[in-house]
This record gives sequence, C-alpha cells and structure tokens, in this order.
Amino acid sequence: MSPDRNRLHIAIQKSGRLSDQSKQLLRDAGLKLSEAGKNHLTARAENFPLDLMFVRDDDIPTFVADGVCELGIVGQNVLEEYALGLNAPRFEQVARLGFGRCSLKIAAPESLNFFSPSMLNGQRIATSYPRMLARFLEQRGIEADIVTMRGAVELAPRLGIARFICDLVSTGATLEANGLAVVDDVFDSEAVLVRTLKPIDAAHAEKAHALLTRIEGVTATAESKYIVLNAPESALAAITEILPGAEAPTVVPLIGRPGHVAVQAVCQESVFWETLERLKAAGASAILVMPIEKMMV
Ligand code: PRT
Ligand code: ZN
Repeated sequence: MSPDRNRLHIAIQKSGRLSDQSKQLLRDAGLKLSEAGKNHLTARAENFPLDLMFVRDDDIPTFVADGVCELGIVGQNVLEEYALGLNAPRFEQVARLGFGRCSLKIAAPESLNFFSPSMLNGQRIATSYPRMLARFLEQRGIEADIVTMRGAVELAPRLGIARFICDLVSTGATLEANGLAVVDDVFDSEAVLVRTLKPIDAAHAEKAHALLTRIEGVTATAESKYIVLNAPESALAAITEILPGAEAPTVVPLIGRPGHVAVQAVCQESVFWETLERLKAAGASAILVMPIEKMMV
C-alpha cells in the first residue's frame, strides 16, 4: 500500500466503535466515498482529493505521527496514551468531533463502601492505559503496581489479578455486570481529528484546511439549533438571556403588531423543553426550533 502523494490521506478505524461515525462525518462534510469492500484497506473520496485508510485504532497515532496519513480520526484516550510515550509532539489535535464519548475510570469491587485515592497505595491496578494511569497516580503521589492487560480488564478483580481496574466506561453496564463500581475519574475522551506535525506541502495544507473547515461546519451544527419566536419588545432582554448560547439575535418588527417583534437566533447549545417553557413564561410565542444542516462562520 503505497500512498498516492497527490492526495490527502486520512486514517480511520477499520471496524469498531468509531468506524461508522467517522465515515458518516466525512459524508456529512460533502465527500462521496467509494464503496470499500469488507476487506479493503483503502477507499477514495470521488469528489475530493482524499483517500481513506482503514486501520486498527491503536495504529492511527503512528500513521499520523509518521506522516503516512496527514489526518486521522481517533479517540483521545488512544492518542493521549500514545503521546505520553513520545519525547516531542508529532501530531496536533485540530477538532473535537462529539462522538465516541467515554471516560477512563478507576473501578473497584462494589463491596468497597468507602474510597479515597490514598487507598490505591500498594495495590495492583489492571489497565490497558498504563501511561495515563501512571500519570494519574504520580500526580496524586500514589505508589501502586500497574498490571497492563490488552483487553478484558474488567475480569482482573474476579481472577485475582488486581483489586482495582482502570478502564474505559461509557454506559457503566460492563462494570455493573462484573460487580464493579466507579471510584475515580482519570480522563474524559471523545473522537478527535488529528493532523500530522510533519511538514506537508502547500497544496496539501490547503486541501487539509478546506476539509477541516467543512468538518468544523458539521460538528458546530451537531447541537446547534435555529430558533424563531415572537415576543413583546418589553420581554426582549429576558428572552435573550434565556436563549442557550445565542449571540446577537436578529430582531425584526412584526407588521400589524406594534410593540411585538420576531427574534431569530442560532443557539450553540442543546435546546430542551424546559428552555421553551421558560421562553414562553417570559412572553415568547410561536416558538420554532429547527435543526441546522451546515454552518460556515
Ligand atoms: O480493532 P480496534 O483495535 O480498532 O478496536 P478496539 O477494540 O481497540 O476499539 P473499540 O472499537 O472498542 O473502541 C474504539 C474507541 O471507541 C475507543 O478507543 C474509545 O475512544 C471509544 N469508546 C467509546 C469506547 C467505549 N466508548 C467503550 N465503552 N471504547 C471501548 N469501550 C469498552 C470499554 O473498554 C469496556 O470494555 O466498552 C466497555 C464498557 O462499556 P460500557 O458501555 O459497558 O460502560
Ligand atoms: Zn484498538
């Protein structure tokens, strides 16, 4: 597999929790992806000079650090663990993508009814993230034995390998099924777009920048909503205060309704039913909340 140097390359997870959303993000950014067969290692964007490389998530930091791929989509957990093993940075995080959210946490048997970090002193802790765990322990002045496991970390306490574990958690169901409970937080993670720090030529850099702008446009709209409502002018200040994450709403007069205006705003945060109820209580009526498909600022 020798990469075509006239095209940009992005490393994404071949099959796993991040695969579908990584591809969907690229499609949402307007790329038409050629259908890759199940065992294909690459796919091509037909309307943009970009090739996709499908690899294991653990290999993505190396691909990007070495410049084999100028870009990559990977979990911050994998990236941070890799970065802690480097002497100097070899890639930079350019966008948080809002999916693949999980947290690296310390868990203990549910029977433990009190916890303080000092209780980890002298204990064995099983993890697939030894560097991040070592940093966590060092920052707290704790000395413990780190037992590195490639997978099935949640079985360690039952097998007598370690009393504590440090593992990724999303719903918490795996911990619960194994009689474990979270006792401390180590690191919060989501999927991110990374770019190599190896020099890339100007034409490539320009394409990468264009793609990044599109991806930012997609992620910025993920939680954003467009709100339109009517309100008495006297309630404007109160209503603007309630609109979540809205900057400088547009206010237009309503023909035939003196003293009343229509307010339009892009809200950068989630809009909940409670927010609508508060807007109504403040005097708003005919409130519309609409999704935003694309945004370029
Ligand atoms: O084959 P490859 O090496 O590419 O895949 P992988 O098996 O190493 O990774 P994969 O597909 O499981 O996860 C890819 C990325 O998804 C991770 O690096 C995280 O960034 C992110 N992610 C989000 C998660 C989870 N949520 C998650 N819950 N990765 C793993 N888990 C595991 C966790 O290790 C534990 O075993 O799910 C279990 C806990 O889940 P809950 O929901 O029961 O709490
Ligand atoms: Zn992996």
